[in-house]
Amino acid sequence: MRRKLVLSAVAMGAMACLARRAGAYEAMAVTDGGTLSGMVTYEGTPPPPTKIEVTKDPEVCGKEPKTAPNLVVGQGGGIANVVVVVQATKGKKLEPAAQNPVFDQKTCEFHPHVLAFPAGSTVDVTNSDGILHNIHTTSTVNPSQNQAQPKFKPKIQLKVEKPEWPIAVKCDVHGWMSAYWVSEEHPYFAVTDANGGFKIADLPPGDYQVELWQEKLGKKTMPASIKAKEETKVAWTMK
Ligand SMILES: [Cu+2]
Repeated sequence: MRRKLVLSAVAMGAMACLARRAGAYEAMAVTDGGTLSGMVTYEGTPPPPTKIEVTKDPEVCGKEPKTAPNLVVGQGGGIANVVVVVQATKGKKLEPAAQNPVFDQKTCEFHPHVLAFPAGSTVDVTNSDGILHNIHTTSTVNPSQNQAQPKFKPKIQLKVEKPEWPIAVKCDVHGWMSAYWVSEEHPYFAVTDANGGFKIADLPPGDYQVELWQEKLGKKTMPASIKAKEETKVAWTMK
């Protein structure tokens, strides 16, 4: 009998865990929120940037080799395009982006290289190049999208309903084109700027685990304590 009780408690615990994974984020009013801000820098000497040969459409894509966007380290060592996600289970309501995030294809590169948005947003995929591109997302939670975007189709709208990240985005016409989308279930996420900086506001006070992800450097989890109406400044590194 006792053994049975213990077993069912374990089963219930496992179920609670699963439910949380499925996105049991609890929305509430946040009146005394704190801010998490800081920098993510490269530890040690960063490797030299990789070069990409332009093998197609040089008149639009450019004739010179391109610098690969897979690891961009600024002058002060700050890493651009690091995804920062606070593992929050409750807080401000998630509002899908009122203005659709724009994801452009220009000189045969995706801009921005990492695009983060609230789940339920519609991404405006634009084509500034006026040549054939193709938007190909390799989603597993959301439906995978694969649409040609010729010159006469300046905008394609793609809705990303469910939280999922990272979603790799490719262009099948130009093999070097790559980007990542981040669709989040709560509003506590950021992508580092060119100097490695980020800022996430209105967090309910408490202790959090914060996930960092960079396509080449992988994932890292860091702790952060948030106090009411205060700014917690962090200096994190990746390598
Ligand atoms: Cu392309």
